[in-house]
Amino acid sequence: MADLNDTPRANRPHIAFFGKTNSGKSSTINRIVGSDLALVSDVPGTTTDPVYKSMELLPLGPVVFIDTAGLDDTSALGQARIAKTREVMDKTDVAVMIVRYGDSGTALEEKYKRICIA
Ligand SMILES: Nc1nc2c(ncn2[C@@H]2O[C@H](COP(=O)(O)OP(=O)(O)OP(=O)(O)O)[C@@H](O)[C@H]2O)c(=O)[nH]1
Ligand SMILES: [Mg+2]
Repeated sequence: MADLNDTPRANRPHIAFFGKTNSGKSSTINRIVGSDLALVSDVPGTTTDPVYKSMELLPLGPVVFIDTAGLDDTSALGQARIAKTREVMDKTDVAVMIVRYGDSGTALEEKYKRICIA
């Protein structure tokens, strides 16, 4: 019988974290996986490319967690980063939208919620 670690990434449920820059996506995923997987800072746009982490999530089994770049990235490469995040959305089974505490403007999250559910 194959070891759980042998499960190819594509066969694992994809659990991805989305949201604005600086909302706490990387901090959240680090807490869940229990390591400093993703770089955390107070500079908006710290995460530039998707970060993948395969692990076992009991009782579900083998999964892959994905950290993504912020959906409101307005830097020079912002549109390219958002396009990468959209590619992740297309292969995501469980989308977790992270909203910073006290952020009352949720139009962007509402927009992507509809895209994720569609
Ligand atoms: N007070 C507080 N600060 C937090 C929390 N989560 C994250 N932070 C801080 O918020 C800042 C941004 O956190 P990140 O996890 O890098 O946010 P991100 O969404 O990955 O940001 P980008 O990669 O830029 O899109 C950092 O300074 C964190 O220390 C939280 O729950 N409470
Ligand atoms: Mg980040």
